[in-house]
Amino acid sequence: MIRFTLDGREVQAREDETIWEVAKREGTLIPHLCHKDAPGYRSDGNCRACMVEIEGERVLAPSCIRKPADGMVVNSQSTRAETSRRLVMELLLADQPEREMAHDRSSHLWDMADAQGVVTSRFPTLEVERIPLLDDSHVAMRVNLDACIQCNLCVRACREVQVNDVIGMGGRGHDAFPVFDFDDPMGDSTCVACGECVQACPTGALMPAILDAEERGDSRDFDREVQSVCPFCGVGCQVSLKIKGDRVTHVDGINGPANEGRLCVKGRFGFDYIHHPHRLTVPLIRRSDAPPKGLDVDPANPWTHFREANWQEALDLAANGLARLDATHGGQSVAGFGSAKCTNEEAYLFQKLIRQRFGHNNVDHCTRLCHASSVAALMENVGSAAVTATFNEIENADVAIVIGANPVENHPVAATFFKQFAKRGGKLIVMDPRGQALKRHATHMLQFRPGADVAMLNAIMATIVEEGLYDQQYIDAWTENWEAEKAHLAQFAPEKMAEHCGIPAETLRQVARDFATARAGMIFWGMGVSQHIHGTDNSRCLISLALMCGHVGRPGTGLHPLRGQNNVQGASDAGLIPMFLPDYQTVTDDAVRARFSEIWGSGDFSAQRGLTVTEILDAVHEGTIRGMYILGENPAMSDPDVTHAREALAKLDHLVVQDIFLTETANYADVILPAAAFYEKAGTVTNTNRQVQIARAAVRPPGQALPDWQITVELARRLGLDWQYTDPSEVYTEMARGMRSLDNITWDRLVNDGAVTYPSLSPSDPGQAIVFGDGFPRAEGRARFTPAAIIPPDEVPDSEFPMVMTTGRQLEHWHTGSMTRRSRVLDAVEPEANCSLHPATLRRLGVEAGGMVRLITRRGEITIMARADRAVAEDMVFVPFAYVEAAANVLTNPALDPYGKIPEFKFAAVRVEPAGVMAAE
Ligand SMILES: Nc1nc2c(c(=O)[nH]1)N[C@H]1C(S)=C(S)[C@@H](COP(=O)(O)OP(=O)(O)OC[C@H]3O[C@@H](n4cnc5c(=O)[nH]c(N)nc54)[C@H](O)[C@@H]3O)O[C@H]1N2
Ligand SMILES: Nc1nc2c(c(=O)[nH]1)N[C@H]1C(S)=C(S)[C@@H](COP(=O)(O)OP(=O)(O)OC[C@H]3O[C@@H](n4cnc5c(=O)[nH]c(N)nc54)[C@H](O)[C@@H]3O)O[C@H]1N2
Ligand SMILES: [Mo]
Repeated sequence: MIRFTLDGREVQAREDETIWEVAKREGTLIPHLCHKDAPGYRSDGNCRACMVEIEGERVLAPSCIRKPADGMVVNSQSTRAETSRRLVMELLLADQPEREMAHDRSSHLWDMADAQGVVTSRFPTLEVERIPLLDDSHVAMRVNLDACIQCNLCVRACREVQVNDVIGMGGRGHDAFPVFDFDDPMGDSTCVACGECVQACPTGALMPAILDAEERGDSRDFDREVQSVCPFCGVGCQVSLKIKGDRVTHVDGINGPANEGRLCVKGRFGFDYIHHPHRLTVPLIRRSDAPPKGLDVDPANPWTHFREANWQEALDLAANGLARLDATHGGQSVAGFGSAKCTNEEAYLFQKLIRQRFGHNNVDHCTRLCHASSVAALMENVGSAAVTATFNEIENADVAIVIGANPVENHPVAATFFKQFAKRGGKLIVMDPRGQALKRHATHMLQFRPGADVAMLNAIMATIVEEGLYDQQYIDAWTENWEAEKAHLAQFAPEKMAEHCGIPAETLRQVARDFATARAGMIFWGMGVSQHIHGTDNSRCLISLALMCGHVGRPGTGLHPLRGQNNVQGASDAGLIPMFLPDYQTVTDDAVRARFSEIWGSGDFSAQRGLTVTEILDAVHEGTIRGMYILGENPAMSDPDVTHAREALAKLDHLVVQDIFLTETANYADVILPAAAFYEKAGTVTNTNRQVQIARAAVRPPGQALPDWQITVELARRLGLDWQYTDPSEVYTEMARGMRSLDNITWDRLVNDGAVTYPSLSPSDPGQAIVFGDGFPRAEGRARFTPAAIIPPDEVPDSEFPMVMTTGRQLEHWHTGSMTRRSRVLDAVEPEANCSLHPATLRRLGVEAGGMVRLITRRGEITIMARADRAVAEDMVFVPFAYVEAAANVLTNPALDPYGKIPEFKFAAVRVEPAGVMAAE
């Protein structure tokens, strides 16, 4: 601790604290502009707005970078300091547009001017010819350099916080201004529109376009602010929603445990789907004169097949249809798909409804298409399916593997931490068949053959065994089955596997050494690992790799499957899975079922594991399942071999769909129930880091739409269940009774603290970021090695289908596009269905970049615009699945992994042909 005098008082400072920070802690806000009081921002001391006087020093000191020393006497309120600071403000204001004409009349700059009583400037204004031009080339943000004070915060935001490296300073001295790439207009640059610069800018020189109407705006022109959690991905960024009337006007990132103030383009600019005119506002019932169910009827206007109904009629019809099927064909004839886009409480109620009312476990959700195989491997070998460490732990790692995940596009805020890690000198090892965006930051980029994960990972582990780099002490203390694993790996020498996976043996060895000899290493993985018929084997390898190096349970170590949906961790935890009740307690265990029957005050239900997503749709084809309740899922777009899935939906006697839009799936419904969107309801969600966070209702749902939990309760009551919930907190409290993971995490605590990580060991413990340092929740506390053998993809290319199709995501779009294609900014940035091929492949096909191609697999064909992308291998095509007009899942292979029951979304044999060109004579 350092002791010094600040404004006549004796104060203390930590080694790393600046005078500015100490002053703030002591209740004095020293004016500041280039200094941003937010995590991740380095102070720069360039603007001189925060000068203070230090006794014995000739010149004033910038308090934002100056650290106090023992015995120092600092005066922040001396006349000299105050005069100097006001002078700085006046000089800056001279070059600004007048306040009435300001791009942001409530900017931080004006707040600081007000705080010092500076209203106008005595100095001459900037010569007209030197006022920089405005740049409105970007749909989401405006660049108003006439308001720029050269504080450099946008550069730090872009380069140091988000590590996007787009903004730099161009020009010199007084005419130095931010530039994008090589002086491009912002809209033409490589900017990914995370908006960090907009959030950082203190003057309105960078602003959300919507706030800068007619080049004049006011960022404080809102009525209310509500804090909630972003509804898109599993990172779980905390947001501050600014609301005017009944609309969200704009969004800022706040200091949540995962995001530390950061957001991506979807979180910052993609919120407006909730205000889209397509929102469902009244219950709908299929018209008796509607044509047979099918997407081919009139995709442009599915509304015509439905009529409006009141809630009473729609709920009665929905419930009676399901009850009738139960009465005539038994409970097994009704199945449910719940949602990972809704809250924990909603997921819990959904699985409870199916189990309690229909007596079986045929309830599942999109986790089946996602990390089901990772979950299978983690349950088997670690005894728990959640991450062993938060992604933020990468801060303490010195090596990290990112395999089969593209976080720059799919977990963009997590990716900022990964990029910072690499920038600090951490060794980043990226393994992906596609040259994805993290490649630029990677120490090793292993661009291997798709589907060859087991060969590659076994070769790396074989090296670790052969070169004796494993952690014998850790293995002895905390694992089992090592000898079998070790023996198994002997067949996988890198020299033998090199050809198999397409990576030179020496590279595999180097990667093995880097990972094994590191002090602390982490492994992150995604859909490239899980979505294969050998997805469980892929994950087994990753688990084994971490275990043999002892990279679990310590700071900077861990296994982290990056969870996808905003609440897929929570929905799975809440029991929205056919094999598990809440907290992964198996349905086959009589004692477990008895415990839930007791909590629910009801009888027993089936001891048989239920059917999974794709199995349920197969059972519809077979005629054993005849009715479904689908809440917040869009299987008519997201399932593999979607033609087969759509036929199943069309075949159902009774389909109830609850969504916020009339989706492709809702198009097959008999009854459509209009739900409140995420920002319109309260509840809890659990992110990829095991952080349980509170979401608050910010605006009213449109029309008659209701929160999902309320609709499910209404349905349950009409189905004869005595459910009395009147608030999500009651559901949460019941849920916590059956879930040890929620011990010490009460609803009230979440309301107060915003977030708690599970497990939380006491009512005041913020939760354990790292788990399993002292053993695993399985046999004798030991984790297990499960050897994996090489299994080829289900459908290998042949002469008829010679290329490999892989599917996935893009930054701006969310899965089936229902939300993001209805967001103004997101749709404007990525408006058209597209696939990516290597330029050489396009040349071979005779197709120009931007031209159309036809993709044909054994399931069907689509026509789609082709982009040239060197990141894609020459024998591959990458297709995102967000576009109904060219739906990737018409093509995908439904073959399943035997353990996780996950389909092989990442590999299908495909033929690519030019489209739009007539065949030669
Ligand atoms: N913008 C956006 N973000 C999202 C989503 C979204 O729809 N849009 N969805 C969310 C959800 S639910 C999820 S699950 C996550 C998914 O996030 P990711 O796991 O990042 O998803 P993908 O883009 O499907 O695939 C990841 C990577 O796998 C690679 N890959 C393909 N084949 C193989 C292979 O055989 N082996 C290996 N090792 N890699 C391979 C691909 O090249 C790709 O870079 O994203 C979440 N975030
Ligand atoms: N080809 C291919 N297919 C894939 C994948 C792939 O990589 N390739 N990935 C798979 C993966 S990982 C996943 S997770 C799945 C995702 O598959 P889905 O979960 O089916 O996809 P989403 O588009 O996220 O569907 C969510 C639905 O919820 C609705 N919704 C949003 N908010 C709310 C709300 O508050 N209440 C209600 N009631 N509804 C709401 C949306 O409008 C949308 O219809 O796709 C899988 N399919
Ligand atoms: Mo997912």
